[in-house]
Amino acid sequence: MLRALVWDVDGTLAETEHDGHRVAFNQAFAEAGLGWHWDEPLYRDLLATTGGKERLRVWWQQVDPATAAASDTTARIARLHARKTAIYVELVARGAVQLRPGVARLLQAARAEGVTLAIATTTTPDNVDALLLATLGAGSPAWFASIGAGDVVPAKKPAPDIYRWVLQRLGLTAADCLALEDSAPGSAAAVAAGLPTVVTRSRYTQADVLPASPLLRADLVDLAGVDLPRLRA
Ligand code: XBP
Ligand code: MG
Repeated sequence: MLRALVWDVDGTLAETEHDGHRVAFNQAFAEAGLGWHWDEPLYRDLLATTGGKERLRVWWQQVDPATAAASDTTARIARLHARKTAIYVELVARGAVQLRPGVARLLQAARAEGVTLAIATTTTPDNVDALLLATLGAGSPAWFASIGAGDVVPAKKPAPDIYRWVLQRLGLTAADCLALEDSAPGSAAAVAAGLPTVVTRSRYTQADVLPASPLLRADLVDLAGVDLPRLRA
């Protein structure tokens, strides 16, 4: 029986990448005088690397291998990323991103039916809080029995570690849960952890090659209002 919905954040709860993360990265680059700009096609390619700090390192190695190899690069990435996070949190608080269609209803239906909610994401914990507060209101972070985010596991998606981390905290098996994802690395992580997985492609994941037999949906609207325990049937 379905006991918990385990949500991805970026691209699943909300379309955060284009008007949120990408814009925040670019503003942080401009403030730092770096002369870098990530447009949509470039950012789509860069999303193959999950995690903002990891994405920054891959980019740095591509465009400036000499300074990327310097001993202070990790600290510089951390500073740049901290600024990017602050900009992102501000953007989200100002309403730059909204929940995807069907998400709010599905969350409410799960809560009404006693289905546990959890989050498994590569994004930074501050970003998750900012998104939940801006879109679902004060108190909404407490709707989630476990929030696995960012660096709590060293290996980010497509590794299954973040899903395993969440399952352990929930005290549930993978078969008790349904994962909601939008991307190839995200659904690979959920499937590798053994969770049945609904995938709804997002703006940047239209061409992602998805793992075999996930439950593919156009969006989450058709899941809202359904009999949740039957979802996995
Ligand atoms: C998507 C990501 C994240 C965001 C940026 O995560 O890969 O890295 O692009 O967030 P998910 P940070 O789909 O698992 O939610 O800069 O905070 O890492
Ligand atoms: Mg995602």
